[in-house]
Amino acid sequence: MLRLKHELEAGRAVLGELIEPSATEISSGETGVSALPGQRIDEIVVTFFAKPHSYTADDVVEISAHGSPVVLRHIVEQALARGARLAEPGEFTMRAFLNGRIDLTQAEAVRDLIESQTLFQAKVAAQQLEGALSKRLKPIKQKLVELIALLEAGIDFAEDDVSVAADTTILERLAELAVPLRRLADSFAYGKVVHEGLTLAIVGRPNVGKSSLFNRLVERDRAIVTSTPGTTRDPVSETVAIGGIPVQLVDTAGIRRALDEAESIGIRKSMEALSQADLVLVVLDSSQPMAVEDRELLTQVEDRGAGIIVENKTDVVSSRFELPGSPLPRVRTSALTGEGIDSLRTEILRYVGGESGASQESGFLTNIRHQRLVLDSLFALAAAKTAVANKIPHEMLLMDLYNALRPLDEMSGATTTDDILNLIFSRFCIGK
Ligand SMILES: Nc1nc2c(ncn2[C@@H]2O[C@H](COP(=O)(O)OP(=O)(O)O)[C@@H](O)[C@H]2O)c(=O)[nH]1
Ligand SMILES: [Mg+2]
Repeated sequence: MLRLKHELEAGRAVLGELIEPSATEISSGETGVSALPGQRIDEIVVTFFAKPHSYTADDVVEISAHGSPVVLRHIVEQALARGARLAEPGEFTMRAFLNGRIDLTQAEAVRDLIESQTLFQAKVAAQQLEGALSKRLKPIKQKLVELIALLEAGIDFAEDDVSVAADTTILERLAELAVPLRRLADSFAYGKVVHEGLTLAIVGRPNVGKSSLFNRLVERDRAIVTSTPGTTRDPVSETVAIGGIPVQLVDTAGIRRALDEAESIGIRKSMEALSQADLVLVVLDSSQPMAVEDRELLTQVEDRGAGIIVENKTDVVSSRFELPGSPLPRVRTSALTGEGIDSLRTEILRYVGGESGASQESGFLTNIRHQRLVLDSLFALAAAKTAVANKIPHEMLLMDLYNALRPLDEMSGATTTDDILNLIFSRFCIGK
């Protein structure tokens, strides 16, 4: 039972007490005030959010206690005994959506926010929650609806002297729609990495300093470093945040002709890690001439792409090391002194696009469902373009345009027939 110091009032937190249910209350099944209150269990704060100014846009009462699971369970049980029911998973956000307070992209952002592993991910989700993606979509949808309205008017009222748009105008307007949509679709590559993080495998010959680099990036001694080649056998993995992006680092066994069975299993696992990673660091020992294994590994990573060459041990002076030309970016490091480690982090971040345009813009795609929808829309726009080129009647062209609109609606909420009609009537003053 709760006893409050004041009446509940919208938007105000009220101090109160949680009281043990009295014997009479339990036996008679009565609710509310009991004549003989039991002992105080906890001090609580109760806040009343009157609709529509609450998370769900319904009336909401929040009860805050000191956080002991026993006390919290007791409060929930008491509420259930008085007729409340437990919320379904995601129900609060679903209610907010059904009550029109947030759109679908925002609802999904709530989930992302809850699941975020780094502050940067949380920030991105929060931007989405504020409607960053919807804001980016809005002008695109607006233009598309305008084009639909123009063509609809042309068809419905052709005899009433409303001029139908010229093909060149339509093509221009289609291009204006496709450009920002394409950019949005492209932002997914970066968005996906922000959302899901990436796996980075550290590969190279034994003793080049893979484990030392791994420890540097993890910022603690996680992997064993020895001067005996072939020490690391099982891949060691750890997740760190680089530029706010969760990066799963995998330190692997050195790749060479194995000396025993355990090592050869380790090397097979290294090759697996290499093929599964999103990005590969090929570590070379710059204090030594390149070995055959180095060249083989380099070629392999160049063929698959997504690699960075790390010339390690730059603290040791040597003139015998010569790197052949390679399309892969390269970074010089010393895992011993720490030199070049920051450049390596920057290079990793550059690879995922964190240094380029995508990350500067808010409202990028982080979700594969959105990516599909944007691509569907682009596909329909391309079909519309072909339709114009082939002089297909506008009725058919309109079908393509509606096909382009539908996926965008699915992302952020529907455009109604009324929206289109309103535009037709506001722009053309038909039927005045
Ligand atoms: N001088 C120097 N020695 C290094 C550097 N990085 C690693 N080492 C040494 O090289 C040996 C092998 O290092 P380790 O990280 O175990 O190499 P891994 O076999 O590739 O994992 C160890 O004795 C390290 O101390 C570096 O940048 N400079
Ligand atoms: Mg090692």
